[in-house]
Amino acid sequence: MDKITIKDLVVFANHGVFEAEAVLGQKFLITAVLHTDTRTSGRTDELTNTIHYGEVSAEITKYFKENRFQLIEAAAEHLAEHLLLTFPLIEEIELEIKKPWAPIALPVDTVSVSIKRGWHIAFGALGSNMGDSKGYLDGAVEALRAIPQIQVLSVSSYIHTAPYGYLDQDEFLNGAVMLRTLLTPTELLDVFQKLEQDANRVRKIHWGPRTLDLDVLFYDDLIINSERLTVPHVEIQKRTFVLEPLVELAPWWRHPIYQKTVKELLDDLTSKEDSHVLND
Ligand code: A4P
Ligand code: MG
Repeated sequence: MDKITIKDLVVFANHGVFEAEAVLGQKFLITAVLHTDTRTSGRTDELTNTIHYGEVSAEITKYFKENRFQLIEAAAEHLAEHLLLTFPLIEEIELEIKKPWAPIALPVDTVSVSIKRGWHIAFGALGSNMGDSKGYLDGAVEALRAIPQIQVLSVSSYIHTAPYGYLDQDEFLNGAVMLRTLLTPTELLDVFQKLEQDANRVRKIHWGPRTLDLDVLFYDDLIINSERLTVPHVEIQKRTFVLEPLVELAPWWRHPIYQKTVKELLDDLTSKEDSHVLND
């Protein structure tokens, strides 16, 4: 992607662990690399089509002076998020904060922290088969919309589906959401699990009845296998109640392991199910 670079912006501010740093203040040098698509502004020569680097520099200066952090790690983390939320055209930011006057009583040029943060695309599955299922799904979508680090890009239709796995339970209402998020995959799972708890979900039977189930389906094209999280969700390719809403949202989205689009996975699954019915 194209980038706009602000190099070594000098800001005098009061961050630091030591008392003297907070009282006296010191010089910081901030470099911000803003990843954005400059094609339209390049073609039209219009400032309104791009990120105004003067405004970004002013915002960095203001934020850095108005807030106070002990660690430059925290200053970088918060500043990166603030800029991503304030300037929607920034897709990704690389931020470096240097301290030329770090009080370590040794001759050093600078100490610095560099981070890279940005927006990611994720898909979530929604399911409910207890109580006011539509209310639970709508409530989850509204709660997601209320989180600044999450933008709900689109919501699928809700479909009534027969239970899968554990069969002795009511039919489900299922759907999917497409999100743009600044959260990491585990932070997104934390949000999903908190919403499940808020919906009074009690885990009794694995694959059993629930007021609200929220699963992470995809996160960019990442493949994650950790204790808490498997992404893409392991069952996507086996479930029409997941693939149908996904196909409605983004039929072109490619599964990073199977290397097939969700539309192709759904076609494969329905033809398998059809031949199964014919052979029975
Ligand atoms: N976990 C790992 N990867 C993920 C991920 N990608 N997204 C871990 C969410 N969670 C993930 O889930 C168990 C653990 O999976 C979590 O602690 C998390 O760390 P859970 O929600 O505690 O237990 P569960 O819901 O009983 O199991 P699971 O595997 O989430 O169930 P599913 O796969 O969601 O299946 N039939 C129809 N028609 N429609 C349905 O929506 N849903 C289920 C539940 C069964 N049958 C259904 C439906
Ligand atoms: Mg679940």
